Amino acid sequence: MQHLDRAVREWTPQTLRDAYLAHGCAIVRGAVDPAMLDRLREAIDRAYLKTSDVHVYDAAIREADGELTGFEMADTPLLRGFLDLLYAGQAYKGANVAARRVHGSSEVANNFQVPLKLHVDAQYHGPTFTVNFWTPLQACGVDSPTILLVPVDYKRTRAHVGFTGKKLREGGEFYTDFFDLGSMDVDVVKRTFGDDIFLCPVMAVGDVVIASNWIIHGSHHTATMTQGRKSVEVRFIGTRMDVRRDGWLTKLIWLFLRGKARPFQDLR
Ligand SMILES: O=C(O)CCC(=O)C(=O)O
Ligand SMILES: [Fe+2]
Repeated sequence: MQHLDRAVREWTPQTLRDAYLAHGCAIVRGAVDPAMLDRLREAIDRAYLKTSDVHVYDAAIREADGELTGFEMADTPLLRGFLDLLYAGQAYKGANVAARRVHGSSEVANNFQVPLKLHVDAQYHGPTFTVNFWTPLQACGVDSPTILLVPVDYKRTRAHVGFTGKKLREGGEFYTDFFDLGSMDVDVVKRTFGDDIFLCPVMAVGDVVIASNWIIHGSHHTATMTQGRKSVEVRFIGTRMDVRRDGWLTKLIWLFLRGKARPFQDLR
């Protein structure tokens, strides 16, 4: 998966955006300063002492740290450049920061969650395009659970999960009635996208998975992953359901504006 998983120095905002749109996600190794994540983890641990909720959000992180909320994670030239390009033509802003703790097989501790089943975040957060910078607060993927992704472009995923903008039934929580929930069954995903479609990255502190509210994902947990894992999701939200703006007409206009194509030059 070299094409979607690279070291920070091997990406530019443009190549990152292109890979992200092609695969529905991308991984940036060493994207974030580990010292900042250490400080964030300490604040999150303190904030967890004050709640029985499984999540700790940006407001509680700021209260515990006095300064950081978690959004600072995205303040790097690459990640900001990526967001600016991805959301070209629409406004975007920080939506929320949510810390999560997923338990390993030997520990079911307080406010640790069971590993999450496959879902798309749009089921819970709604359809407006949301970028999720997912990052662990310690190494994970060997001794502790990591994230599991179905790296498929977001429009294909959206079609697969049955989203048309119309409810398929009534009575469900959040936005779940808009989705064909059976489409996110592991066997259905394998049958549709192939047995080896699942991506379960081994992650170091500082590595970031960039996902969206339109990717099928969950937690990856095996019996050998005995330890719990802490991670943080830093979300940015736009104003529309779509971000892709590189249809053939847009491309032609860009080439034209940059002086690389002059389709009308002989029509004077
Ligand atoms: O951390 C996990 O295992 C799952 C995370 C998730 O569902 C998310 O970031 O939206
Ligand atoms: Fe999720």
